[in-house]
Amino acid sequence: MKTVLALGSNLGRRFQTLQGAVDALFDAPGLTFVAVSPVYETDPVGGPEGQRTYLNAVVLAETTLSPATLLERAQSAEAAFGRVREERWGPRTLDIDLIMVGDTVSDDPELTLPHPLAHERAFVLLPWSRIDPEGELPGKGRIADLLAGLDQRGVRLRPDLKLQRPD
Ligand code: A4P
Ligand code: MG
Repeated sequence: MKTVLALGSNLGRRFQTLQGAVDALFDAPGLTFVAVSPVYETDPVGGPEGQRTYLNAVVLAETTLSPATLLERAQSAEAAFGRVREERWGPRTLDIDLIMVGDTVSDDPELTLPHPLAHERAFVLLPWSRIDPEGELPGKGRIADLLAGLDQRGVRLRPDLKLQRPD
């Protein structure tokens, strides 16, 4: 199955954290790397005032794992980078969201698929569009069409930061 994961960091060594997350995600069988997007510096959406900007990127992969197992993989990568869960939408060293897993549709709060806010988040759709221009969010439509309706001013390319494929 095709899967799309979104990475975000707004605390600590943000770029190093994103690269560590890419490496950690592919450290075990069941997930095969396809592409990683450029890095974007993005204004925080929601959460407390005065948060630092995020670095965001998107990873495209193929997987044989169940969505639940993929979520565990993502959460152990978060844990490896010292993610401390305090405030919803608050600052975090690393957040990994499952944006889609094949055509899975689920409204389970433990794992909602596709991600319930992805279709309205330029910090997800813009990086995704760069590595998967024909991509579609199941049930929501083509990412290019979704992006056309969004304000993208808070999402700025960082051409100086390039994530490497997993080691
Ligand atoms: N969960 C349910 N569905 C999913 C899914 N598709 N992917 C559950 C990942 N997790 C999912 O997540 C809380 C619970 O969501 C998990 O236990 C999982 O079972 P969390 O990561 O602990 O909490 P959170 O991330 O603080 O909250 P939430 O509601 O997931 O927030 P989001 O949607 O992750 O948004 N602004 C910018 N510019 N860039 C960002 O990256 N990120 C957020 C976080 C807010 N603002 C941002 C950014
Ligand atoms: Mg999250």
